[in-house]
Amino acid sequence: MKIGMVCYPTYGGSGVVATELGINLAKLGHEIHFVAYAVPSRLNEYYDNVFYHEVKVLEYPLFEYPPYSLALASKLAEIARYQNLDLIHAHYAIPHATSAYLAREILKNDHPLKVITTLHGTDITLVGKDPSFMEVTRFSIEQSDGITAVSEYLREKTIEIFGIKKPIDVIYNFIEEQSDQKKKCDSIRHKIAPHGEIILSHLSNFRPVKRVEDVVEIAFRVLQKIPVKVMMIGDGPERSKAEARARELNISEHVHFLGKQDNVYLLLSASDVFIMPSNLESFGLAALEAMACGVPCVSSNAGGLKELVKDGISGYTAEVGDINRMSQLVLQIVQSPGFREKLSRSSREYAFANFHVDKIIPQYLNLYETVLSQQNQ
Ligand code: GMT
Repeated sequence: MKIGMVCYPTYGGSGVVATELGINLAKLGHEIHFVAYAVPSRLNEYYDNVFYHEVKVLEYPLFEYPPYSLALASKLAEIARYQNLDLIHAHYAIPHATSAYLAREILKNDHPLKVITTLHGTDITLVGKDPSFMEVTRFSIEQSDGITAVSEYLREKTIEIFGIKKPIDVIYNFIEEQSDQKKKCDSIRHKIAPHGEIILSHLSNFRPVKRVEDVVEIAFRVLQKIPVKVMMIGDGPERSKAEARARELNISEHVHFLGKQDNVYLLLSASDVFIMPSNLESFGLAALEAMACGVPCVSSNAGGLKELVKDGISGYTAEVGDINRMSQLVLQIVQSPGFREKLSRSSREYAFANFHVDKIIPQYLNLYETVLSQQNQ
């Protein structure tokens, strides 16, 4: 198949999922054309069958708001026509599903094209339902030939908010085996925790929905009982506040803000417990990545996290904002080395048993085939 993969190139889960999906499909022999306004962050090497097309928006004095959605639609139509695409897979509804719809309409008399939209979270729960986007979000989702959501929670929310009548398939996010990073990860562990302290980790885009300050509060409470170090991976609007809170609590020397990092698997592997206190998470890809590294997760029970973080198997959940409970849960895990090891093993097993790339990619392929066969009826 020839597939146009549209995504945000930034340090966020939807772009990561789109990129990993494209790379894995290319390995299976499909031709993948990534379309974005910058190179997707995880597309950092050459792959056979993978192409990248950058969207540029004309700057013009009239345009106070340069119309990216239109430039994207135009680019998609051009690529679909000249690269002979079978379908466009839009990740994140706004504006990708809308631009893909437009491209399909542009080509409708001379090039059959299908559109699949994967809903990731805030395109529904936060941005998409805002009155300024509501109608166009609903329309663009309804117009897609195939719709997927990354969790059961998100599927239900989409139906509840938009009243979508078309079937929405739940296809979970996925992870793959990483080559053995034990040696490199030991050296990181030694640098961060020279005295063999427990390491807690957090990875996100540091937006308000992630509640990064809660991670600092949890670290403070855990530090009252045992020595720990914390790796804060990523960057975003809430970072300064979280750093300031760490200074206020006088724990800065224990909380390392590493900023954006490329090899997150390596860093996560060096930690013992991952913390995700989010206000809302339709899935929580970073938690799954931690679990795949054998790192159990202490998270909030918001949204789709309950489909991923299973109490006593892959970590523990607590109510949003319950930092005392989350601190207790962290302590419960790390204070018993035997239990910590058991939970580390079961987290990894659970992650691979349910979210392994080999289990998930066939679900997307199946959907592509179903949608494309409808075209020929
Ligand atoms: O809105 C965001 O937080 C970013 C968005 C993205 O584009 O990365 O994240 C969403 O998609 C991820 C990948 O499917 C999910 O793992 C995240 O849970 C989801 N974020 C939210 O629902 C807040």
